[in-house]
Amino acid sequence: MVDDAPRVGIIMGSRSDWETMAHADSVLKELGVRHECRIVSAHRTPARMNDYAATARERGLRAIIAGAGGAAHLPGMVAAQTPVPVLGVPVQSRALKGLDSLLSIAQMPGGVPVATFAIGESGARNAALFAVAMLAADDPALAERLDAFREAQAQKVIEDELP
Ligand code: RP5
Repeated sequence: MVDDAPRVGIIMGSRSDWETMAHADSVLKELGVRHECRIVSAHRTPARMNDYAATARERGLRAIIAGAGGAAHLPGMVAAQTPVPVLGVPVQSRALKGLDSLLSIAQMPGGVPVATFAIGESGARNAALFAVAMLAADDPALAERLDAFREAQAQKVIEDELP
């Protein structure tokens, strides 16, 4: 593993998920976390998914943020094949507005955990912030950046004025 290896993987079932998952990418960029973004489909590219999961730990990934919509099997099937923590983001589907995605990701059988976040943009942002919090536990510089991010967020609310 090389020193500049990504620490977080952001994967998604389709190009159409990018609009949502780009929010996770933005958060990791803002907080200076090395990461990679890939399209990995449980249904359309199962071999790529298996390979991604099987090699995640040896490549140095410390968390995998997996977004999918509809029959959202990607987070669970990746979690089944790696000990690296998987953070699932339900992407809003056209037919059922993401409730299908949410339930597909949340209802894992005992023994194969997937941390499940909110549907859509909030879920993508929070999954990234959660990954940052995990990494910050043994990275003091990152912990400082996360503290500053939280402080700036609070300050913005404090300074907000109603019309
Ligand atoms: C899932 O099917 C993807 O995660 C995406 O949310 C959904 C629809 O995919 P497309 O038909 O837009 O490629 O696998």
